[in-house]
Amino acid sequence: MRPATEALVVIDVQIDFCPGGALAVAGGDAIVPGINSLMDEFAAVVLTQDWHPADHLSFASQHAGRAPYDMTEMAYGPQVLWPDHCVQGSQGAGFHPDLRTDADLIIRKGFRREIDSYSAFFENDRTTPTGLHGYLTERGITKITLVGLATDFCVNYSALDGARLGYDVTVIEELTRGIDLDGSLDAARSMMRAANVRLG
Ligand code: VGL
Ligand code: ZN
Repeated sequence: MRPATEALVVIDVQIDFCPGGALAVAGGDAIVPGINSLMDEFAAVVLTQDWHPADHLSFASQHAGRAPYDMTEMAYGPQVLWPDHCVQGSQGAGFHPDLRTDADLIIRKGFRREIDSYSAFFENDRTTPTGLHGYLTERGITKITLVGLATDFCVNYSALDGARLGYDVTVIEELTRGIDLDGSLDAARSMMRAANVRLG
C-alpha cells in the first residue's frame, strides 16, 4: 500500500467514452481491469465523471450549422464541439459497468452550460475550481497518479493543472486511451513532459 500522501485519480471511465458510446475512445474499455487492480495500492481513490446538462454549449447540437469536432470560440478561448455525451442521468454518463466505484470521492464536472470542464481541478476557463484541490489538500495528499480517458483531453488537462498546483503528477499511459484529433495526442505528451509530469 502506498503512503497516505498519494491518491489515484481515475478520469472519466464512462460508458459514453468506451466503444459503442457517444464519444467513444478506441480501446477505452481495455483499461478497466488494470485500473481496478491499481486501486488496491492506493489509500485514496478519486473518480471523475463528465456530467453535462442536455443543452451544454460544448455540444455541436447547440450550434446551428456546426458539426461534431468543429472548433468554436467560447468566452474563455477555443473549444472543440463534441457529439452530445455524458448527459446528466443518462446511461452513457454512467461509469463503465466493470469499473470499481468503491472510491472515496466522485467529482462531477462540466455541469455549467457555458463552460466545458476537461480538468479534474478547474473548468476550461482555468479558474473555476471543481473542489478537488481543496479535498486533496485537506487530506494531506501531495502526489497524484492519473489514469483514464481521454489521454489528450481530460487526463492531459488534469495533469497540467495538477502540476501547476504543485502536485507530483504521474500519468500511467498504458492505463489511458486518447482521442487524437489533429495530433492532439503528441501535443498532449509534449505539454505534459514540459510540465514535469511523469509519464509512467
Ligand atoms: C472528454 C471531450 C469532452 C474527456 C470530456 O473525458 O477527455 N473529452 N468531454
Ligand atoms: Zn465532456
